[in-house]
Parts: sequence; structure tokens; C-alpha cells
Amino acid sequence: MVTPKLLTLVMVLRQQKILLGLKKRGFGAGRWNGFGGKVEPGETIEEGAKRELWEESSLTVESLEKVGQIKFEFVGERELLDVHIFRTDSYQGEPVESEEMRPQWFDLEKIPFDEMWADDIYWFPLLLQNKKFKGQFKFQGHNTILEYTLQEVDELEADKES
Ligand code: 8OG
Repeated sequence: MVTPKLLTLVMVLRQQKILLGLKKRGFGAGRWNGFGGKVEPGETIEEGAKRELWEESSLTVESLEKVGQIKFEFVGERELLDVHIFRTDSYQGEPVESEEMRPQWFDLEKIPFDEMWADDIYWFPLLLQNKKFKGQFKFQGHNTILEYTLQEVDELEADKES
């Protein structure tokens, strides 16, 4: 049995803009993305999401809305990633560059999909239409999607502790 690795991803939206960070190191380096990372033992997924948002961007939020869950499989790798996606449009503070991320606001019409994970262009429209969604992507390497499923849902699983 492969145990999926729990990850978070927080998308911050404000007026007609989205905050993305250029990942400076590690997995996904060189790509623009939301803020997030691994859920630590003992914290809920939402707590992990808030912590990573704070560590990577210096923004704090009272609560986050869970909007998506996407599982990723990489051919030849045993590990499955289980990414829980949240959005917020109310936060405190101003984004600050961290060791991991360089934050920048983008107009919603100018999202840099060419410099993002290849799956993002599929689910961002749902995110931006305030829809909830679930999906699964199978990658060959880190650039090629071999197959995927994506569906809009009414509800996502309730949060749980890891
Ligand atoms: O801890 P680490 O920085 O390695 O966590 C990886 C981050 O990248 C985490 O926020 C989840 C996110 N992420 C993936 N795969 C994908 C993807 O295909 N698209 C997007 N937008 N984010 C992803 O792990």
C-alpha cells in the first residue's frame, strides 16, 4: 500500500488579482505557485496550510476555504501526493519574500501558466469561478501529464489530523 503524502496549497486572491510565489528551491523550483507544503504530525490540514502560508509569505489568515483536492502520481515513483487546496481573500499583513518563495501579484488574465505546474491550467478556471473540485493527475517526469480526471464537486472531505 502506498500512503499518500499530505500537502497543502493556499491560493490568495484580492480584487482581480492572485498572489503567486516563485519557488526558489526544492520540489517545483522555478515555478510560480500558491503557498504550501507538507502537513506535520499532529496538525490538521488547515493548520498546516496556515502555517506554510505564514512561513512562505508572512501572511496570516483566520480561516481558509477548502476548494480542491488533487492527487498526483509520478510514473516510476511509489509516492502519491495528496494536495489539499484552499483559497482566501481575507488575510492580514503584506506578502514578504522568504527563503522559499518570491511573492508577486498577477492579474487574473495574466497568470503565467507556462511557468507553472502543467496541471494548473486545467483546474485554475474552476478555482477562479469559485467552484470546488477533485482530481487526479498522472505525470511522466515533472512536465508531462499522461492522464487525468477532474470534476466539480459540491463538498470536499472534512479536515482531519495527520
Ligand atoms: O514542501 P514542498 O514545497 O515540497 O511542497 C510542494 C508544494 O507544491 C505544495 O504546496 C503542493 C504543491 N504542488 C505539488 N504538485 C503541484 C501541482 O501539480 N500543481 C500545483 N499548483 N502545486 C503543486 O506538490
